[in-house]
This record gives sequence, C-alpha cells and structure tokens, in this order.
Amino acid sequence: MGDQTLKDAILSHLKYSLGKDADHATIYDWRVALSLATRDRIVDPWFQSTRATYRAGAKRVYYLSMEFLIGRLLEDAMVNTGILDEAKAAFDGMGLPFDKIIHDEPDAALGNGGLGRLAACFLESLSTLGIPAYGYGIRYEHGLFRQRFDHGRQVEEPEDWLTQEHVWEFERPEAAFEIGFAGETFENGGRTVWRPNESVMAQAFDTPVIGWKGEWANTLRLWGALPTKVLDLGLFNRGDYAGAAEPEALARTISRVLYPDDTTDEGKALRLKQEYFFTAASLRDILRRFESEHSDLRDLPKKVAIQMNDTHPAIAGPELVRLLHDERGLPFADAMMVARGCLNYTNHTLLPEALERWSEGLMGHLLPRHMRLIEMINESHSQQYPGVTIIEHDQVKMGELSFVMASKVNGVSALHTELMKETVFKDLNGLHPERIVNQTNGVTPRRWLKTCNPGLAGVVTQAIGDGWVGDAEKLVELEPHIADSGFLERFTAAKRANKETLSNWFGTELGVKVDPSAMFDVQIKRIHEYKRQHLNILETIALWQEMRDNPNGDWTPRVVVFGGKAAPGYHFAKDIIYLINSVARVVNADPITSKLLKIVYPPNYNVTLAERLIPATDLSEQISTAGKEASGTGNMKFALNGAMTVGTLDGANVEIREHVGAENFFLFGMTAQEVWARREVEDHAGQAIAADPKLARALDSLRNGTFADGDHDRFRGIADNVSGPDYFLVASDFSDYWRASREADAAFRDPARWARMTALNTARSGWFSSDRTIRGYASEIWDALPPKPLRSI
Ligand code: 26M
Repeated sequence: MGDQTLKDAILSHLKYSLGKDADHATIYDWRVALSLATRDRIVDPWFQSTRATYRAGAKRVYYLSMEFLIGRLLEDAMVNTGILDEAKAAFDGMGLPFDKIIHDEPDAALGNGGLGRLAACFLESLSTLGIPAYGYGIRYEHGLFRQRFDHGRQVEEPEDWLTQEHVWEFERPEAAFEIGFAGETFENGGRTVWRPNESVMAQAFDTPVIGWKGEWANTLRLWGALPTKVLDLGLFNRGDYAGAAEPEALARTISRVLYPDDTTDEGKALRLKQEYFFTAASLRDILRRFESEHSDLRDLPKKVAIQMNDTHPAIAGPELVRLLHDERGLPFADAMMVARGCLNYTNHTLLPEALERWSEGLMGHLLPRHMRLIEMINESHSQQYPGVTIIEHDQVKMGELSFVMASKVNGVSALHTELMKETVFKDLNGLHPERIVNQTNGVTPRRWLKTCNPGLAGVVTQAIGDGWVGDAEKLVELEPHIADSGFLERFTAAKRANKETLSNWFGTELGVKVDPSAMFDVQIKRIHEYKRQHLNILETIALWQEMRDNPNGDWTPRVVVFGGKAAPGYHFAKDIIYLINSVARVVNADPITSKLLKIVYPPNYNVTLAERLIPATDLSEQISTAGKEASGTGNMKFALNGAMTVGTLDGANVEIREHVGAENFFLFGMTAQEVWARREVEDHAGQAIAADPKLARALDSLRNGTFADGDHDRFRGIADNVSGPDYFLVASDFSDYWRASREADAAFRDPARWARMTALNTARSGWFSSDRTIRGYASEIWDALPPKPLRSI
C-alpha cells in the first residue's frame, strides 16, 4: 500500500476486492472500493494505538451501551484521515459523481435517539483525545425501523442495513464467548456454580473508530448472537427440519432487532436477554484482556474503567461480582469492592416510566444466580445504609442497583444533575453525597460542523485557521471577526447556500416548494409529549390563522420543518404526527398564505437527515416542558451551526443560553419549579385557553374538521388533552412561546442583527464539544489518560 495514491488504491480494491472492471462498476462498487481504500488508512494507526496502550500498561475505558447511533461512516473517516479532497479529486477526474457515491452508504441506525448518538460522539472524541477505549454493544441485524407516511400516518418498515456487506467491520470468529441463561445453581466445594440450561455464542465484530487527524483509533466491538450448536443432526435425520433449525433461530433472535422505544420500559424477556448477552460478553472480554497482562484481580480498578450508558447494562454489577467471586474465588466483600471500583453509571432520564424495573420472577428465571446476588448486594448495602432498597414490590429497580454498584453516577446537564439529586436519587444521594457528578453532554465538531457543513466550516477556517476542529473552544477567536461586515456576509452566504440546497431537496424529494429566503424553523427529535411537537404545531396553526386574517401584514415568512419517529405503540405521539401532516396538507395548499408559510415533514428522520437539515436551520426548536429533557444534544448541533434557539430553561438549553448570551437566545416558558407549581393550579389549561384567544381558536380548528377532511373526531384526543389534564403544560406555555416566536420573527427581519447573533452562537458553542465532555469523564470519573501525547492536539 505505502506510497500508492488513493486513486490507485481505489482502483485496486475495485479490481481485486470486488472483482469489478472500472467500465462496469456501479455506484455501490465505487463506494465499497473507496471505503476499503479509506479503511486501509485506518488500520495502521489502529494497530499502533493498541500497541501503545499495551506497552504503556495504560488504563482502558469501556463504554457499555445498548445503542451506538453511528450513521454513515465513510465521509467522517475521510475527513478525520485527511483524504477527503484527494478522494473527491480522484472521482472528479474519473468523471464519477462523488456526492452520489458517498450518499450510497446506508445509515447505521443502531440506536433510538440522543443516548445512542451520544455514545457515537463519545467514541470519536475518545479517539481524538487518544484515550484507550472500547465501545461495547450489540450488532443488531435490524436497526431502528424505517418510517414512511401513508396518508399522513406513520407506518413502520423493517430496516435492513446489513443486507449489504458492512465494509467497516472485521469479523472475529476467535473472539467468542458462550453466554448462558436460566437453569439452576448449586454448591460445589464452597463455591456457587450456575449451570444454565440454554446458551448462545456471542461473537465479536470490530469497527475501528478513527480520531481527528488519523493518529489514534479505538474499537467499537459489537456482539452478534450465534447458536452454540448449528444444527440438531438427530432431528434433521428424522426429518424434523424445523425442529432441527430451532436452536439457530432462537439464538439469532437475540441480536435480531433494536427495541424501538426510547422512553417506556416494556419489561420484555427478550430485552433482558439482550442486556445480559452483551454485558456478559463484554465483561468476559475485559477480564480476559486484563488477565493476559496482570495477575492480581484487585488491581482491576487501576486498569479498567467501565461506563454503563443508562441502566441497560446494569446487570454488569452482579455479573462482575459473579465472575470475581463465584468463578475466581475472591471473597464476596472483595469482589464487591473491585466491581464497584470499576463501574460507573450515567443517568439519561428522570421520566418515571423510563426507569427500568425487572420482575423478580423473570430475573430469577433467566438469571437465577444474579437474582440471588442482587439480594445479597441489597442486604449488604442496607446493612451499612438503612433506608434504601433495590428490590421493591417484587421488582428489581435497575437505577438503584446501578447507583449502588457505581463509583460515580453522572447526570448529563447541570440542571438534570441537580434534579437527579432532588428527585429520583434523593435518598441515595443523601447516603452517598460525593457519588453524583455532572458531565454536560457534547457533540463532535468533526461530524457536526466540519463534515456536515463544509461551507460554514470553510468560512470559519478562513477567519481563524483550522485549530478549532481539534479544539472547538478556539471558535471564540471568531468573536473579533463579527465586527467585520465581510466576515458576516460570508457567514450568512454559507447559511443561505445550505438553505438553497435543502430547498431543492424538498422540491425534488418531497414535492414541496419553499422559498430559501424564509426563516427555516426546525424541530427534529423523537416524537414525545414532553418534547411538545404539539405546542409547535398549535403555534403554527395560530400563525397561519393570523396570516390569513391579515395576509398583507408585516410577516416573516417561515418554513416550519419537523422530523422524528414515534415508538410504534405510542398512540398519542402517532396522533401528533398525523396532525402535523394534516395541517401541512391544508396550509401548503392555501393560496392566501403560500408566500408566508410552509410546513415540511420529511419521513424517516435519521443521522443522515440531521446532517442535511441542521446546516440549513435558522431557528432551532428546543421547547420541552422544563425539567423533562435531561440534556438534549441536537440543541448543541444547531447552535454550533449558527442557528438561533427558541427554547425553555430545560436540560442543556440553560447552559447554551449562558454560553451564547441571553441576548442571543429566545427564551420562553416556565421554569421547572414553576411547572411543578402550575400543575397544582386548578384547571390551569382552561385558564390559559380563556386568556389567549389565539390558542382557543387553534384548538377549535382541531375540533371543527379544518384539518381532518370532515372527520371531526380525528384530533379531538390532542385537543382534549391540551384543554384538560395537560400534564406537559402546552396551554400554559403557549402565550409566552408565541411572544418569543414573534421576537424571533422581528430579529430575522433585521439581517445584520440576525447575522451577528447567529455568528455569536457559533463562536460561543465550542464548549459543547464532546472532547470537553470526555475530558471531564476522564479526569473526574475514569482517571484515564492518553498513553502518548498526540502530535495534533
Ligand atoms: C428502555 C427499555 C426498553 C427499550 C428501550 C429503552 C430505552 C432506549 C433508549 C430507553 C431510553 C433510551 O434513550 C433515552 C435517551 O435517549 N435519553 C436522552 O439521552 C440524551 C443523551 O444524554 C439526552 O440528551 C436527552 O435529553 C435524553 O432524552
């Protein structure tokens, strides 16, 4: 390989890896050849990283997560290895469509939303910082479902990213562990032995994750489930072909599909099996690696830091105790100490319906030894610290279990961490006041500015050089340039170009014509009542109604964009989707407002679509009921890309506003404390509706068939909810939201002011880099350092 040009490497892969002649190669062939040539540039730094870690005897970080929402990998890998321009030139030179080749890559949707995308950003930052780390998860055959709209209603279709070969991974047949379930336990020579009666193989698939400037690469190791015995030949020979294939089918269901629910805990047996499957395989791999280098298990916490991404891998606590105590003979108390010394837990939500609980019955059946160990952990904890229990109403509370088994427990924004201390973990925090720490989330500026927004990134680099890519806090160096009208013009022109590209895409892909000079107002995230997409659409309806009353008024034209999926069983969220699409159909066909308002809802929101929408956004909608959104990370991506935010004091919005300045943020709504007080007010929704005729009229339109093609009952559920219980206080926050939105309109009509404010958002968002977040985890939670200083940072 060595001195081979990239173009030669691509052609050679096309010929020798794909067996294709350049004259007959398809877009797919070119994409795979380019990916393999790029991958070749990653393998050497990957090996060197492994060797450097081994030589230094460095501590390793293990990030255990049910989800890694990695999206596409090719463009990001080319950017980080610095070959993007050369690759583009090679394809331009051959007369081949580079963009089309890049966009041929499937989007790996191995996650639901924020939690999974955070894990992906963290892996990239760990590599950028040169911290030895492994991500451990599940190699789902089917990622998050594909969303399609049928007459405005969400329809789910299976996603099948693995039908094409996944070019980034290396299969590791030799790295496999047998994982057991159920069965019984017995005593043997003073030790407890678990004899499972069901088992599957966990086999490793490794994907290298390359950091900025291509100097360091860590590993994402995903486990696929395989049968322990391929075929029951006895059954087969007797002609029972279905029975013979059963072990295989059973085993493969474990890594078959990602659960598509990002809040409600359904308590399904297969989900618990998935959790134990990947956690147990990962821990065995971690111990194997440790034992190949060290002999004293008590040193484990010096060499191993394990991060549990939410409670999904919480079984790591009892499993590690089992491996140390039952299988390796450490006394129980010592095994507990060692396990706790390694483990840490991140909490991502305060919503009670999302806190995982497993029934003792199911846990006792699938994991009998673990159930017993959980009882022992509970007893030993409550002996020392009476007043808290891990087991309640015949259920194991996974949050409490994780807390008790962790050295550090962290929240994901300053507000969320404080609320954790006051609510879900109030009692445990009282007993262990030093355990809860905050690590405000972040996003990688490589993918979320440099790669997805090359136009704006170029403007930034022209002004301050490219040091910001590896050190995003350097973006503050943009501030002096904001006085320069030439800089502001280039900044605005980059945004404008992105809006034109997106407008064309809306036209060709969705058949909606929008004006790129309008304000692009975007809300993209999972559909949830607490995120309040229904507040947004109600305000949009009210705006449309006001515009129709006075079409010659001084309006700021808007394109209101929504993106997001609803969990298949979440009926209220699906009604919100249907409402948005129904309103869009009516509004977009209205000749009176056609120059003033459009509503666009592209289906199948995913990482790739986010990369398209965020660079073209003027106004970012972050409007959750205060106290409910743990952090948000989309909010950071928008600010970084020069969008203004209209938002509540929730999650990381609070810190974004502090960083960019209150005058550069459209704040509205109640605080978390005011939300709690407001819920106690009798008929709070009725009062708010009575006080705001615009809200009353918008709600009426949901009941009078305006958007329902004569079906007057179609949106009654949403209207009644907002008028009645309104737990998420849509009605009570409506008037202030309207006010803030009109302030945004006014600011947008002053282009010089808008340009300044948006440029300040970019300049002051560097703190929200996941590099900063990972440095925080490394020093306050993991005690992990890079084994060698990297040249670039
Ligand atoms: C649980 C049980 C069964 C099936 C699925 C789940 C489950 C899956 C994902 C539950 C929650 C899941 O994710 C929650 C999540 O994404 N939380 C978000 O985390 C982000 C990163 O910290 C925050 O920015 C968001 O505010 C928070 O909502």
